[in-house]
Amino acid sequence: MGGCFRRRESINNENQISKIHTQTFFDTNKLLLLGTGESGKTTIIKQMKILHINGFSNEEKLEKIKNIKQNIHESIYDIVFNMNQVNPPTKFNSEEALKAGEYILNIGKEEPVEYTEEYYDNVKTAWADEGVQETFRRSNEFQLIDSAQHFLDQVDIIRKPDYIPTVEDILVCRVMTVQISKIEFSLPVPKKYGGGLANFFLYDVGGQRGQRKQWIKVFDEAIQAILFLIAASDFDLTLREDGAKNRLKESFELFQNIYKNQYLQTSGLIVFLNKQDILEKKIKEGRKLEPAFPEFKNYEPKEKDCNANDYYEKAKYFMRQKIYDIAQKPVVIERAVRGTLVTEELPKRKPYIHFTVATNTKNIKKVFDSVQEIILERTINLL
Ligand SMILES: Nc1nc2c(ncn2[C@@H]2O[C@H](COP(=O)(O)OP(=O)(O)OP(=O)(O)O)[C@@H](O)[C@H]2O)c(=O)[nH]1
Ligand SMILES: [Mg+2]
Repeated sequence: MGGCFRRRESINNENQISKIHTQTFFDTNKLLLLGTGESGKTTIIKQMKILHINGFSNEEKLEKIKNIKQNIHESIYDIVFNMNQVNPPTKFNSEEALKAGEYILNIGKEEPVEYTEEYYDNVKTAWADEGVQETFRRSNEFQLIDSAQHFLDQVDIIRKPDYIPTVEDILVCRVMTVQISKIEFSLPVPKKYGGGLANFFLYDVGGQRGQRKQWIKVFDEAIQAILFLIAASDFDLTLREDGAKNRLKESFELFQNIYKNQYLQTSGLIVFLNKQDILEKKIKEGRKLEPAFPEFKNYEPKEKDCNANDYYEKAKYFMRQKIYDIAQKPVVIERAVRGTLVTEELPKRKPYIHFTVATNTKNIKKVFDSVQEIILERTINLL
């Protein structure tokens, strides 16, 4: 796959090697995670912590219990609340489950003051009900966090006083980002690039519409690369912020804005078409792209390795093509040159695109190894 970074054949000059060595050691590569809400940005931060920092201490794991319990309440509340909202509505299958549902609704959207045994019993009863399960299967019709099933299936483990979250629990736990944060890590530079260490700053921002106003604070020309996350499974969901807007369409539009952004013209573009596991599962369950993307019907993948009879594969390549198409559109900017405004067409940049599962550490390790290579090559080429 081609890319937006210039390639270099080899490094054969001694001086250059030592320059690279010093420079990569001292320089910090700034990387920016961007994407819509719930696309998986913070999950990538967690993976970097696992892979390149020190993982999660026992204390940090224990600190997550609060968020995990909040995930349980948010999930069960949203499912039960929406039984009357979906069209056609769903019904509880037993009197007992109906009572458990009422108990949960009475607590309200905010978490209970105390997570009692009675609370957990009611959550279990409601979650086991076939009507609740049916509503869960239709959760693309309303807003539900991705961690719902993972935690609702484990109420009996989480309710125990000695519960310690697993790494998987931490990766799956959903907390919306509202502030810009940054992690720092160093990676060894392969010998072929001069050895030493490369420092990385990885910035995480909130992706919901209301949060994007803050992004400008981290946009500058020193951004080495943008890791843009798109949740591929979003094709049949609407935004939390705007129930009339398709989430995947919002993602493509946001990518287009970033692609055109004047402050980011020198940044490399790496796109993660994320949540491939959920995309695959949804397609196996018979969900279709056509209602939101009618053009998918006539889409024919150009790639020889794509089996066009496989709906999931076709969907993956279709989404990738959408991104390439955006990057094919010319970006024209206006610049003042000696007092006169001139228009200028900027060089095209081809994004690097990966199909990812951000919650899978092995997958992200593999993807990030190649991302790192791209970034290092770029650093060297810019010297
Ligand atoms: N199954 C699955 N879940 C994922 C994947 N990537 C992220 N998630 C889950 O999706 C939810 C949202 O992920 P976050 O990392 O919080 O999303 P974000 O982009 O940081 O969202 P904001 O902070 O609102 O901008 C979390 O519950 C994650 O565990 C994936 O590839 N597969
Ligand atoms: Mg986040």
